[in-house]
Amino acid sequence: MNYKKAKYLMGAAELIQLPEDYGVEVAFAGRSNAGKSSALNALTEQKALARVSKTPGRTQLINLFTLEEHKRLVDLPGYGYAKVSNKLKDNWQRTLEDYLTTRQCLYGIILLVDARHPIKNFDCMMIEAAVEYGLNMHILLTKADKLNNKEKAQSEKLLRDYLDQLKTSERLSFQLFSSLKGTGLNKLRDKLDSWYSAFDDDFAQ
Ligand SMILES: Nc1nc2c(ncn2[C@@H]2O[C@H](COP(=O)(O)OP(=O)(O)OP(=O)(O)O)[C@@H](O)[C@H]2O)c(=O)[nH]1
Ligand SMILES: [Mg+2]
Repeated sequence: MNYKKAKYLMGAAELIQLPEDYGVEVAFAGRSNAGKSSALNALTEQKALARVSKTPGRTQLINLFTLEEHKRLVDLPGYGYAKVSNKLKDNWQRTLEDYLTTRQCLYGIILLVDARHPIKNFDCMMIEAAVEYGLNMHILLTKADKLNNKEKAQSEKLLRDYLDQLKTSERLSFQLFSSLKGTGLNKLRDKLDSWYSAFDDDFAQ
């Protein structure tokens, strides 16, 4: 897949505004400020495809990008940002949850977690939700450029131990990642390629 071809499609405040539930969507999820929009820009080699926040909590819509016909990338609003009102938080959380649980064409989630503290509450909830709903999930330990080798290994171990005790490793994978340095971009592309081509295989049958 040529990720450079990604084009902004639309921003949806509510699920009803989303395009027809057909094809394959891969959603980038994670705490506010984890680096979702930066990762999308790095992946697509476009500086300003997705907006990168100076202040956390910037991405408030479900932003969709078209790669090819029926193949989309999705930038989800970040969760867990403390400074937004509870009402807004509840709203986002519900929209996010509804999207994750009802969207048929959602094939997989790229979950971004800060490599410096990889298994916070919300992230564990997301991982467990993916397991429960049988979704594919690939976790990016982001901002790896801020860690030395020992810290990177510690971060991977923490996450690996957590995933191991879930005992459902089949659809779960993870890697270190840095949008800033481009670390792990090829691995991410390979994972996405495998997900999008699963749709081609289905379609051919
Ligand atoms: N050092 C470093 N900083 C990063 C990296 N990725 C993102 N950042 C910084 O982290 C901040 C948040 O990045 P965003 O990409 O906007 O994060 P987001 O997850 O989209 O945030 P919300 O839209 O608020 O949920 C920005 O200041 C980025 O420059 C990375 O790989 N390394
Ligand atoms: Mg964002």
